[in-house]
Amino acid sequence: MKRIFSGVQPTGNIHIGNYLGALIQFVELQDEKDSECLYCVVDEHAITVPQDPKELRQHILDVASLYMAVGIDPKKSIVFVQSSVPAHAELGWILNCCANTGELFRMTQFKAKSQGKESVGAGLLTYPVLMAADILLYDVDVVPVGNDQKQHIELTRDLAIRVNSHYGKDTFVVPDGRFLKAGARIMALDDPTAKMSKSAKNEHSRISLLDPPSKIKKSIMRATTDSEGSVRFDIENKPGISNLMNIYSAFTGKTVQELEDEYAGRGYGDFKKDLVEVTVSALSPIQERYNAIRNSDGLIDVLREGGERADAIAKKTLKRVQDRFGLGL
Ligand code: ATP
Ligand code: LTN
Repeated sequence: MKRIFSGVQPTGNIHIGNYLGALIQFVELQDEKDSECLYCVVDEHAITVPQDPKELRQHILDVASLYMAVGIDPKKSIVFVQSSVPAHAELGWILNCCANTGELFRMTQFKAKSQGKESVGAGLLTYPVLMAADILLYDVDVVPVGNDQKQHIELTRDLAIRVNSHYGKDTFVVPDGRFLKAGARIMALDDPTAKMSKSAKNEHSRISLLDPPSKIKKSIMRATTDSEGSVRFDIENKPGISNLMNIYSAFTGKTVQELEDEYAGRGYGDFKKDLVEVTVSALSPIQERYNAIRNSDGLIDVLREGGERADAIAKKTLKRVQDRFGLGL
């Protein structure tokens, strides 16, 4: 049996980068034979930066509904909210005592998010340790994520190996990251050198999963490209069109070579128009399911039940770790 774990922060605006880099994999792995998947709404991660409490509650339910709308089935996978399992924070503390501040200050996400700020919360620094706890708590084999999480997965592995060498080699399972080819790093539409992000100011920099067709069309048609005009994949010299090709490829399964052949001699206008259609038809069934699930009575019960199932697994791991460390009675 292979155990899978991943998480998404309930910070609003889930976009096609999150979908094509991570959520698509969640569904793929759920349907693999001999896999047991846990998909978590990581609300404790969200408060590393200030959140409006009312909005956060809503965003938790939004992400959980999107999980199910993209195809995660709570009968097959455990879907739950991080804060409903106290062991995440408890193991997080233990691992904080095993991590070095130096390795945390080196995390590129920390550097990016703290840049230019006079002071940031300590949680922003220690956040990758909580992520390690999320994963190690469930003896996870595989973590499906986007490329931006590579460094955090490496830290998780380092912490697991470090603890195992001090406290016994079977304290933690050492997990592997799983990254896709086309969707692993979707870039911003208005600046193909930056990652598509939930928090970017320009709403046309991203396509959110719940965007209406008119907004999708606007964002794609005005996406930054180069002046050469030929549909050719070249990340270095043509990052804009290459990013759009990646998106097209991730939605349809067509390779970039196939796309180059199909659009040879045609301009960006044609390509973009088709990409609008591809995107709208991929997102509209998700949006329909989302609306039904988000307004359904059973949503909270599904999450509570998921939380209980996750808690039962997590408690056992936490006890094992506490015993190894000599904590408690
Ligand atoms: P963002 O940077 O978009 O504000 P995030 O990466 O900080 O969001 P999450 O919502 O937790 O936070 O990300 C969920 C998943 O989506 C992670 O596996 C992450 O690697 C993936 N992901 C985020 N942005 C992209 C992207 N632009 N391309 C591919 N995968 C992405
Ligand atoms: N750090 C991730 C979200 C996240 C996660 C996890 C992903 C928190 N815990 C455990 C995979 C496994 C992010 O910001 N994208």
